[in-house]
Amino acid sequence: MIINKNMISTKRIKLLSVLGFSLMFVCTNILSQNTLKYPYKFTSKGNPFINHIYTADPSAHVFNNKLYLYPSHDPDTATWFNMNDWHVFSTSNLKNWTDNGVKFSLNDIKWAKQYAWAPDCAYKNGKYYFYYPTDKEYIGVAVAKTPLGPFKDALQKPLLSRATKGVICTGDFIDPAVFVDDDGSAYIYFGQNQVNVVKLNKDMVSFDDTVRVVKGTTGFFEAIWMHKYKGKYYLSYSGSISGRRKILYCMSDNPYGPFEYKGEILAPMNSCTNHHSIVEFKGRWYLFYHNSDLYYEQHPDEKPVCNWKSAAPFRRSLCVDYLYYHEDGTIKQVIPTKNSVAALTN
Ligand code: FUB
Repeated sequence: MIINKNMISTKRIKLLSVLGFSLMFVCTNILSQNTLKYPYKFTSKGNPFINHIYTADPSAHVFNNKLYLYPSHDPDTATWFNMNDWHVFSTSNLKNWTDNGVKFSLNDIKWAKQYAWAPDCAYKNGKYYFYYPTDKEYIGVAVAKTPLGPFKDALQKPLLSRATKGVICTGDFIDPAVFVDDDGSAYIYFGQNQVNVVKLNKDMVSFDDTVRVVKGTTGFFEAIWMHKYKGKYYLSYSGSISGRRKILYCMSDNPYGPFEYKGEILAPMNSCTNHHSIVEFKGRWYLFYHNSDLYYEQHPDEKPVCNWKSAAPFRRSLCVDYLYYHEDGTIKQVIPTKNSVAALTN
């Protein structure tokens, strides 16, 4: 084909318009949150399914037939885990979502300075309890009348800290996960390097039980999640036996353990960290997790692999895929998809 001058300039104009539109797309997607009105409704178009802000560490719960997500919120321009607030997301069908906006933040906590990291939420006695870590040193609890908050700090001081009697934590004091058993007993799990657990009192904001360290969590690092299936307790977490961090799990007949290591649920992610939750919703089981796919789509110049020197590990996005069990109750490894899960019709 003969290429003349006019064709080159037409090509240039086309290229410039494509670049211009791409830039506009990135800017409107990520910067739009400053102008967004909450509650903000959006539709999942596959994984990652939240594209207007960066989100990580998804704790999913079903309350009154609706699914609620309590994730961390990675700031738009983050270059470290400098998170400040927590949004609450909700859905009835896993396709149409609402970002209900900031429902608790460091500004609402008198005693905390920084690091609004991975939270969790639990329901008891007509109230919703939001458990959150700060400063890599404390775990607090806030309370609300609805699953959407807004949450109010319940104690005006931490519920737990590294100095709490019985705690063993040689890493960051983070990642609370609360599990309410069928008999109403509530347990809070937390920590990095060691899995600590303590049974909460009925008020959900105090405990008389002794903090203990759970045995049998092979390769544990962080991001504890507890769920129950057919009478067995499943403790899943981010950890590794060799190589990079994956989501691993172990099982027990008792929420305190000892647990027996069972295997891998999810391979390492390009976000470097892994953090997940497992939930049953309207008859099917789901795995929520995060990766840095959205960041890498916006930065095609970077190689989409775990790289601590990039901003990618600090600008994460949530994904959801189906989770299946084998006949014997062990969990099948989840292969991450781009399609995500289907919209529910019931
Ligand atoms: O989001 C901050 C930290 O990264 C969480 O506490 C960890 O679980 C990891 O996902």
